[in-house]
Amino acid sequence: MWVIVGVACKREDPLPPKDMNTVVSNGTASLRFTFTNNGSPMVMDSVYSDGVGNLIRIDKLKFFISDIELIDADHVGMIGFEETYLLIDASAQDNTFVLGTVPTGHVHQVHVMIGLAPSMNHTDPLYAPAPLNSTDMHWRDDPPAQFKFLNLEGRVDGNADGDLDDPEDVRFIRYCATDELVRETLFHTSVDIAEGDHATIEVDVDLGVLMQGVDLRTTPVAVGGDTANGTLMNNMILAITGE
Ligand SMILES: [Ca+2]
Ligand SMILES: [Ca+2]
Repeated sequence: MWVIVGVACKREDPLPPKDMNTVVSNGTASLRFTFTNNGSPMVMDSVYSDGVGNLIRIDKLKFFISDIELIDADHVGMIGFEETYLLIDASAQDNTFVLGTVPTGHVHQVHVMIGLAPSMNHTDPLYAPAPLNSTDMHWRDDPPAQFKFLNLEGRVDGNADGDLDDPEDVRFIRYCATDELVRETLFHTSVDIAEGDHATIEVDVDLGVLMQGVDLRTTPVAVGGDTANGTLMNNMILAITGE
């Protein structure tokens, strides 16, 4: 696997000569998130399965991404976006986010934090920069204030009869929050940033992976740093992949 990745990302053009007069060249880049379910396009309000086969219908799936860093094939950081906060929303028409100016080169890996570092997690959303000012993603107002790193809501087949129309079919609400639940991941990509060009780094979020081992019928409601929410955050590390 490492050999294949290495070959796929092998630089074909010679490196520009390095001398005292070399001017740093730049392009721009975006991150574009798309949602899938076991590899197929995910459609909100469609019926899917949780990790143990219960039918579910998701109507809210949102999470924060922060501490973005682009890394080259030599595992050297090209640029970091320490003050960029993204709210990825599966209900949105589009989840493309312009990062800004980036140095030219080959992006081989992307590091992201899923959630927020403690230094931002206790910011008052009223005074926080967008999208942290989204009160929908704020868990508690009493000190210490905290954000929902991942918000997953919908309906689960509570009586296991294959539909979602019974009184026993309940709403599930998962607010993954608290400093302990922040996660980091590093995913592969293969994107060239050329001088003056704009490059889009594609990111996939797979619901099937997010649901691995998750039983929304047994534990429909979990808020904060609950173990069941820890499972979701751990799964998110694997659910987020590049191309
Ligand atoms: Ca049912
Ligand atoms: Ca029924």
